Amino acid sequence: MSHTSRLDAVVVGAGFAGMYALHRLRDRLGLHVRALEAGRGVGGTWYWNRYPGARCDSESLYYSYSFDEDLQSDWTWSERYAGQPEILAYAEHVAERFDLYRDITFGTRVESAAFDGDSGTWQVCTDGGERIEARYLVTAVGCLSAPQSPDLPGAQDFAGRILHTSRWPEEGVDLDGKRVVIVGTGSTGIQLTPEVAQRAAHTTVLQRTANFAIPSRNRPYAEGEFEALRAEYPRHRKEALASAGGFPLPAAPESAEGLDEQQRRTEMDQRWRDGGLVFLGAFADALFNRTSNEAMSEYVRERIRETVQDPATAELLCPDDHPIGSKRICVESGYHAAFNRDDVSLVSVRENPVEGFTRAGIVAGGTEYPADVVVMATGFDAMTGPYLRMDLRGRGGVRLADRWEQGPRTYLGVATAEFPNLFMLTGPGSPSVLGNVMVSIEQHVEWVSDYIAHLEAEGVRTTEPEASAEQEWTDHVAEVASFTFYPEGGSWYMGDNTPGKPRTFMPYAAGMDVYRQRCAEIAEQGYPGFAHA
Ligand code: N01
Repeated sequence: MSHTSRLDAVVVGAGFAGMYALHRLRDRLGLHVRALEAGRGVGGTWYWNRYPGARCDSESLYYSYSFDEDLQSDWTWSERYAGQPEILAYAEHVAERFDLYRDITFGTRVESAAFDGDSGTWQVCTDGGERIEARYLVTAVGCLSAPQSPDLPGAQDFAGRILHTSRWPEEGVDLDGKRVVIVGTGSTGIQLTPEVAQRAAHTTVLQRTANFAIPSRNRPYAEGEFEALRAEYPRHRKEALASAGGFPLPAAPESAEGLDEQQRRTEMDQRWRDGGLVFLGAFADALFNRTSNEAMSEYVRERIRETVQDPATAELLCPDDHPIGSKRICVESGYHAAFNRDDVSLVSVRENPVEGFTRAGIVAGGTEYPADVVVMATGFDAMTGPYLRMDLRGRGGVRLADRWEQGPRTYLGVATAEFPNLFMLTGPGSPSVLGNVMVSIEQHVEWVSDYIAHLEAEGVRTTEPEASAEQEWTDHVAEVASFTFYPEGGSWYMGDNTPGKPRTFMPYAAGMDVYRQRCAEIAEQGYPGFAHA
């Protein structure tokens, strides 16, 4: 039996964005708010992605909330890069600490939301048959939360198990002594492979595109090490805020051009030794200067050839079809070295695509790879997927799927025209996925809640972007990307991984620092570009 609840705001999702939005709107603004979450617990990405090896590749020092002094002084991270169980425990700790559980409905997916012009409210419908009326709809649905697998025939005949990394069972999967085939070599497949290799009887990795992966150099913090770092949180947070990617990078030369071979190598050696995403900052122009980019790409290929003993396998693992960084670079802990094991094989499916399943295994290029377990590490319908999988309708019943047919259109990545009082956290057109998303999340939640406070204070009933402001921002996002190598990578940034998706660069590439400044100016100027009613 359906019934209608009335609220000030519905928050969709209880990952880090949704949790903070709930806290801020409820506890700061005093609004009547509820979060709806499809999972059975908080944590979003870290709730769903429980595959072996799941780990954050932003350093734990920077990958946490900064909004509450006591919270950050209490929590101690155990490793330089935190693993999924520890991040999930942190999310649960936050939910307890800020008493969020009482206002989150779990196991509930939003199926549709429609704006009703007469009442000026959103009518939200869930898969549990509940209807909720709310003045504000705040989507905290994540950027990489709509998993996708290729549609392969024969899956129902396969005698083994097929899993997607982002729907890894909570109780775990027994891989001991099993024959495991992994499809996909993005960040997920690269994290998963060495972990599976340690347990499976045989691991076969089906690779369509080789990816650039940098060693993480992950390690447990030494006794007292994290405490010492934490004592300097004010400085670390300030540096993270001032950076383009949400964590500080060591100073870098402007370009590899003008440097001799030895000078280039010194820069890259240093970052390779430090490990992690900072490698991409070896030269400031890495993403738009061919010389710098090729120097870095070749450097990584050399390291792969040094690590992997079999020359043919090493060559297959060397990325050769895109500039480094144009697809999201990966961070690895033993991925390349795993191919030195006798029980791990690499198969290129670039020219021999994955075709389907048989009873015994998975078939690519006419060859059957026998398997007990097939793991799809095949990624997500990124950024727009989570929006378009809901039926969202704005003024006059306009469908978001129609408005975004040629690609997402937003103002600041926060709002979209004809969808009044809809606020997207880390939406398309915001920097979000191009750095430490925690920093983006806090900035978005604070900006949106400040804006809602302003609307409440001014007695504004509805707001939405003016069409011209949305057009300008959408053009600006595309223009910034066009100065970079991003459009050259066949990537989820561009929608390339999702059949039929329009090819547009979805995140905003000018940097989180630049973006933050722009948002702050818009707030200071009284929110130009938004039409109030
Ligand atoms: O997904 P992906 P992901 N046949 O789309 C392949 C974040 N993340 O889950 O490149 C064969 O990157 C596909 O091949 P190709 C991070 O932002 C963060 O790995 O399209 N292969 C690709 O190799 C990351 O970028 C962390 O040719 C097929 C792979 O599947 C994002 O999530 C950890 C195929 C998908 O790679 C997504 O990463 C994990 C087919 N039919 C993820 N279809 C950390 O913070 C797809 N593929 C550490």
